[in-house]
Amino acid sequence: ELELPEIFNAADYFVDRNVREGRGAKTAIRCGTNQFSYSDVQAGVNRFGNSLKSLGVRMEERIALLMLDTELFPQAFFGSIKMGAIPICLNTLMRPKDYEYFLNDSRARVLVIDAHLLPSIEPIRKKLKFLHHVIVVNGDAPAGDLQINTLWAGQSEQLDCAETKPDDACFWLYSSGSTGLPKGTVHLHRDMVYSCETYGKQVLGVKEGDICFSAAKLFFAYGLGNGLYFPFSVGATAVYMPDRPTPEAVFQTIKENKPTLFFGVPTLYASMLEAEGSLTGVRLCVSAGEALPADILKRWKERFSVDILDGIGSTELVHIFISNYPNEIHPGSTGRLVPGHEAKIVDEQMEEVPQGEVGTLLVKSGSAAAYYWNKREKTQQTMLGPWLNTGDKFFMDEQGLFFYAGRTDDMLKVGGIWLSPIEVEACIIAHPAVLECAVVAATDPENLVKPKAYIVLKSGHQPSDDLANDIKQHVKSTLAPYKYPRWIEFIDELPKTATGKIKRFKLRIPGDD
Ligand code: 3SK
Repeated sequence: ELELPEIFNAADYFVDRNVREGRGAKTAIRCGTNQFSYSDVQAGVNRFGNSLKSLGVRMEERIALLMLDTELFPQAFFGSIKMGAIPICLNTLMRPKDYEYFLNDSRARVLVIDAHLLPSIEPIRKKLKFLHHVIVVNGDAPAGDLQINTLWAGQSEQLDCAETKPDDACFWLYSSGSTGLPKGTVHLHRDMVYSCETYGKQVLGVKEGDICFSAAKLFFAYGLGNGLYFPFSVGATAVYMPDRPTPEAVFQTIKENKPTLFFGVPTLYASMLEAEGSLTGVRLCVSAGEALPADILKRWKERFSVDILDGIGSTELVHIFISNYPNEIHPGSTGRLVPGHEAKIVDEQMEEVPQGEVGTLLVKSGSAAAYYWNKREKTQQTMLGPWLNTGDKFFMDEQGLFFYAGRTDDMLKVGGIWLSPIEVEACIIAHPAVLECAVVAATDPENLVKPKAYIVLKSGHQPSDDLANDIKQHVKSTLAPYKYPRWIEFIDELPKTATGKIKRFKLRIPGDD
């Protein structure tokens, strides 16, 4: 159990404490050629919080953040938290109709938006029922909106924390599944601290001297920990790159900033392996978002002599809860439970399955979200007392290692036997011509379910029947033959979420939006 004082505000813990403990002059953020110390960040947090107060914002009101990764993100995030409001980190890659939903569902009173993203809200402005103010950062504000530099020009750099408690709502993230509307996931002031004390300190071993660079963006639960609250929990430095994380841009940022910890997703690791670049200074890489195929891990280690720590987290649990450990890496396995977490693998009746069998993973954690906003039924289905239903299928071997078997709704039943798409994908990806792939269920002329693979080839390889047959043969000779893909379709790109997860449901129902 985490011992926190009765009155506790996460902004005090992650920002003010660094200044109080003598790290005011330490670089908190590097963004392009600019650097910001912990004292600079604290001043920005306070000015931002005071700006919200000047607009009449009160405790518990929601502040939507549609922001790129720049130094203003932590200032708006912790500035809102410090004055008792609740920031909601929105995915910057969505469409106007999605923002209409997020802003009306949350009833956010203020939207803080990067000027580059203004076109995404123009078509829906008149449909926003609860929004009172739009604050524009990193560029000019259209008439009627507020420009951050003007808004906070006269604001004080002093601000007392709102009298919040560890169990008060602190921030939200929207969690989306393959069905239904995204769910506003309500996290408490204690949750980020719990994740730092467990995964951050005991698995990553994050220290004051670390420089953290996350290619996964801050709006994503994974990026928020990597690039904000893990480094800030120990007074380390975060590197921000507002651009799209292409392999070239990522290698360039690594070259310029020499991070010690690098965080990516499997797709990025696969494409970085195809590009030129080096990892000077990086002591450890981390992967989440999708299971990391063993072959990518092997090639990465061979080329860079740096490990990738694969793990799995969720928006609901705020960060990673099962992970490989720096001195204990098991390629192809998600690893072991992170300290401070308990797990059980259950069948459809919620009974624990025998060791080695695939079932649904339930997790108990001190960082689990309290509930979904305005979604009683989804809350009841997911938050089962102290247990949280992750919706992920896993099995555990005799050593206590966990193996990912896909999302509950991605599993295929072939000839009456459950088959995990992950196992077949990991095998296909080891073929020298394959960059990425996704396996889904398809039906043969007898209406029987069989695996089908969608494959993206590495540059220099052309789709052909011979290549498809070669890949099928490769799977047949590696796995049990019933698992080989009966059909192969070569495509240019896999459908993915903004955070790099393959949308297998899009491939199962082509054309469905
Ligand atoms: O997708 C993941 O594995 C993940 C990791 C950390 C935090 C959040 C998420 C969704």
